[in-house]
Amino acid sequence: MVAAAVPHRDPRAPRVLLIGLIFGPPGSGKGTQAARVEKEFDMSHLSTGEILRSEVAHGSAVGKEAARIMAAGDLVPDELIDRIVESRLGRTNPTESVLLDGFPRTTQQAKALDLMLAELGRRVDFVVALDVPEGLLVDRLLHRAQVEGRADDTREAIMERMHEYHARTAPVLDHYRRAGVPVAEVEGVGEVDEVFDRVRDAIKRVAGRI
Ligand code: B4P
Repeated sequence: MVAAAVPHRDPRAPRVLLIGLIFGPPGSGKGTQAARVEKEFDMSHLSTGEILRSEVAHGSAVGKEAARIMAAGDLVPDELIDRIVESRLGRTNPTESVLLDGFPRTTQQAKALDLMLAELGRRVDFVVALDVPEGLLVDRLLHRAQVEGRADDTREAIMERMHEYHARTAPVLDHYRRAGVPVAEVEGVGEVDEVFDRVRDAIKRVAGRI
């Protein structure tokens, strides 16, 4: 017998459909917080980092191309990432809220996303940007290296990822600010639950305005 799916929320509750981004430097807790946001707000979580790691694990053509780039701490080419996201977004239900984690990471990716969403009649509704001092980010990633052994958590790759973040990813926030998208900067330091309380409040504030 197939067990009935347990709904996350009251289906009679008014539903606000959202496209949200969780944004921040490497190790700021995007993936950690996204898992909680996904449950709390009934959103589909789409993490480009997770998709790429799964492609690497399966040894696919995309994975073979991405593995060396990721291990060096560099960003995977925009065209490759845009194709992955476009195909995943095309498969999402138009009545689904979506949380993008780790994408867009360049202004080019942000522009490509705007076009993809416009074709679906949607737009980015909010950005939650996690703010964590760099020293703490490095400590977290070096700790994760011991626990999970991720190929891109070496000290050298971490430094390259920080460099890429400042040079190519941080400007994405201005892209959204200029477009009038609400950007909530949230302090990402503290216990995971404590950070989540701030993230949840920020999303509720934004959703309340839509
Ligand atoms: P991602 O998978 O996005 O990884 P990340 O930035 O390292 O981590 P995240 O911020 O999600 O941190 P996490 O919650 O895990 O990207 C990996 C790589 O994929 C990129 O470097 C790039 O090569 C490639 N890539 C992905 N997307 C791309 C794109 N769009 N374009 C091009 N290339 C792309 O947290 C980190 C650690 O901190 C964990 O160990 C966690 O347990 C801990 N932590 C979290 N919150 C904490 C808290 N509050 N206190 C203490 N520790 C905490």
